[in-house]
Amino acid sequence: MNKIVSKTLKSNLKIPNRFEVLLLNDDYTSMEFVVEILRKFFHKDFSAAEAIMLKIHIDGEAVCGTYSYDVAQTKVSQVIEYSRKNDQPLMSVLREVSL
Ligand code: TYC
Repeated sequence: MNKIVSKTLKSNLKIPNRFEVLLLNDDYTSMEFVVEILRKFFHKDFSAAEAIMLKIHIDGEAVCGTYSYDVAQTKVSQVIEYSRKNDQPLMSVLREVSL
């Protein structure tokens, strides 16, 4: 009985796992480059991008968007690859949203 109940709950109540993509502060990446990243990969308008960039600069990190695992991981890879191609040390990580 317990097995049936837990099996039914598992298959019917799929908890959606969502992942936040964060950008981290560093001393070398230019502010302009971070704004460009936020516009290019996170589809922020200029003032939203500028506000997020400044939050990262002050707090050390900020959430740039929340996605499924696959999309979040792709964003992290795109940010890191584009940054290295442009000689910037900018780092991006993902974090599971705690329910
Ligand atoms: N701290 C950087 C500077 O002063 C700017 C910066 C902001 C870097 C956000 C990374 O994710 C970052 N040039």
